[in-house]
Amino acid sequence: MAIQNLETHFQEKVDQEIKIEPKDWMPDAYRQTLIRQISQHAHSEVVGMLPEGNWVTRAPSLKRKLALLAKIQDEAGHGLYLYSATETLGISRSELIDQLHSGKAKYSSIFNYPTLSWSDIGAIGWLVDGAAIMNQVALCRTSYGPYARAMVRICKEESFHQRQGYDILLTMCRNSETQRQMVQDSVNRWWWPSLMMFGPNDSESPHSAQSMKWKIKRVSNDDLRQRFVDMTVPQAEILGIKLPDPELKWNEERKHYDFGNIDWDEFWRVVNGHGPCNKSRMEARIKAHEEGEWVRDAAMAYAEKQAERQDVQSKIQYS
Ligand code: BYC
Repeated sequence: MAIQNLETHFQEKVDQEIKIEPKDWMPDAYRQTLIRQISQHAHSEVVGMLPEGNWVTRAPSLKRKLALLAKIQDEAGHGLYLYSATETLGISRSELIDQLHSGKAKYSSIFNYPTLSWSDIGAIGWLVDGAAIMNQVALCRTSYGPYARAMVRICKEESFHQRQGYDILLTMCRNSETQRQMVQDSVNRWWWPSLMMFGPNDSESPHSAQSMKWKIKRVSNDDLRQRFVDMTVPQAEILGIKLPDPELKWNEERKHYDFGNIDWDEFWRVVNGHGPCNKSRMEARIKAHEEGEWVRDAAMAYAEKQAERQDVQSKIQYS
């Protein structure tokens, strides 16, 4: 089939909501966009474990420690499903990890901010996981089959993460005024970076138009951000916390909350490697990868031995 016909047929399938599967023909730019987006997502899950890992030993009770450990393990699992989904597009795990470590691949800007107090763990669960779910529920309907299926399970786990974060904050806000102030301080620091997670405004987003046409993205950056603000304001009211935006107010005509301008200079500074923790996050990731080499080697040696054993057994069986 001529390339133009292949492209037309591909777009027709996308328009009819037929999932694209790994062995189907796809335009190279579609493949590259998916590799970029899914691997960035995988890297975000893996780097996202670092700010939380910092608080495992200092969680205030056994129950909180267990919940935090489970959340961090879930995130490692999300990274694995997403790396596997990316591998179906013809790129190896080690290439993807090299791209992260060399700074070629991005990961979510949010994980370059420090976790200064226990209430930051609550704020991450409530706001960061809340923003992640808002974006990811839409991705359950993305056009690439392996990505869409991975997202279904990820979203179920993310909603538990958001609940545990909100529960930490609600408990603190009800405990004492000092703890409520800690929560307020965390929310002051995490609110704007959470809004940045959705990416640049639609008019400034170079990939959005094509990704929406291919149904990789189902809802635009700005629409998701607005949905997140609308969902979060009433939750903040229940906590008794003020969101740090003097321009935040209900707009009866639009039936949405209006909110202030995002500091896009800060966003690009952080994305381009100059946030408060970019350097330490990458150092920690590379160190963990290097120190894990013996585990990968041992797993590989074990898998090879198992395969040899199975080979010998099947030869005996059929001889
Ligand atoms: N941080 O044209 P655009 C999580 C980059 S965390 C860094 O709009 P696109 C978790 C973008 O890559 C969430 N970079 O791009 C939660 C592009 O640069 P390149 C991770 C960003 O791809 C708790 C450029 O800006 N979620 O899961 O159409 C604990 C122009 O942007 C960011 C995902 O990754 C950012 N915030 O839309 C643990 C969801 N925003 O590549 C883990 C999947 C934009 O041209 N990803 N950029 O150099 C997406 O939905 C989309 O990729 C985005 C961006 C909405 C993020």
